[in-house]
Amino acid sequence: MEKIFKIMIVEDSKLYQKYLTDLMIKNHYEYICAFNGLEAIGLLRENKPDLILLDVHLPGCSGYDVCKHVRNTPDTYHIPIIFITSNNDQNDIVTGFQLGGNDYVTKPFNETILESRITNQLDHVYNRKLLNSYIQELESINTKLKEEKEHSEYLASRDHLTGLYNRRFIQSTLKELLLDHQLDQTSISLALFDIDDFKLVNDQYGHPCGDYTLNEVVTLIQSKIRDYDYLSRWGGEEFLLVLPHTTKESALPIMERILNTVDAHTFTYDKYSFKLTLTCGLSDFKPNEKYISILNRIDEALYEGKHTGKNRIII
Ligand code: GH3
Ligand code: MG
Ligand code: MG
Ligand code: MG
Ligand code: MG
Repeated sequence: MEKIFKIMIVEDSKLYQKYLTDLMIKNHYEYICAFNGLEAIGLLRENKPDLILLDVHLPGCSGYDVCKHVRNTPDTYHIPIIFITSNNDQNDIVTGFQLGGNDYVTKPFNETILESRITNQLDHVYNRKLLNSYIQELESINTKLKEEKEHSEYLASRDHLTGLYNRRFIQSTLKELLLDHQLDQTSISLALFDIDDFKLVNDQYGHPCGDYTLNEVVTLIQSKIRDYDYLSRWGGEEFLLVLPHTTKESALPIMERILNTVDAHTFTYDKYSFKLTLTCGLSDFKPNEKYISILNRIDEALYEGKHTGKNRIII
């Protein structure tokens, strides 16, 4: 970080203005000058100096008033102040510190001593800036790490082709839902869909068409389910739908709508146009049932559907 400092000089005496500005130039400090307290307060609205050299006796509002204003303003409260004044009364000096002054120099001042007192204050300023920049850097690293973590968690929960939840994610979600279900005793239904004769799509129209069709089927299913249902890719052309707070009796019409929608749809890809159907195994959780046993049940239902003509729902 560059050591460039801007110093505000608040001084009504032309002579001392000259001494102080010469000192600024000699030490390569940027500076701004105010000749009275009100002008200083006005300039502080647009300029945020690193240090204020503040005379006490000023026309209108005093250096003490300026100091109070600086300390009571959120944007400026941290700016160090060195009082430079001909007041060397003990009480005045104490007042200067009580009001929040950082240092107190009496006129006539020794230039070298003033320089080292200025340097002393600016060292603090520099260290604080450095610390702030480290904190900012840490915060931005932290935000980036958090975003990366969220992104990788997202990727780990998804299926690449369809963007649906993947099998691993839905399995762990299902276990969590099941615990809630056992607590509040509401129903959860599970439906396993398998596209009928999907192999033919790949064989007849090619694998890219198969990929396209899988996504198309997903869109059709998604159009018929609710926001709080979980659709996942269970395997190649199989999808597991989890319907929280739903009995199999109330899930059935939803499954019928899904099968009818797919049945009614004409898939088009390239020069090809074709029809597809789904078979579905549907069930809901029995009290205290392990999730593996309902999975077996819908798998068996699906198998039965495949062997009794496909394009149907077996409960
Ligand atoms: P069934 O009615 O008995 O379910 O017949 P099917 O042809 O759908 O079932 P089968 O298990 O014989 O074939 C499934 C096919 O799904 C074979 C496999 O290549 C295809 N498949 C699985 N995943 C993908 C994929 O990601 N993309 C494409 N294009 N095809 C896939
Ligand atoms: Mg004065
Ligand atoms: Mg299959
Ligand atoms: Mg199939
Ligand atoms: Mg087959």
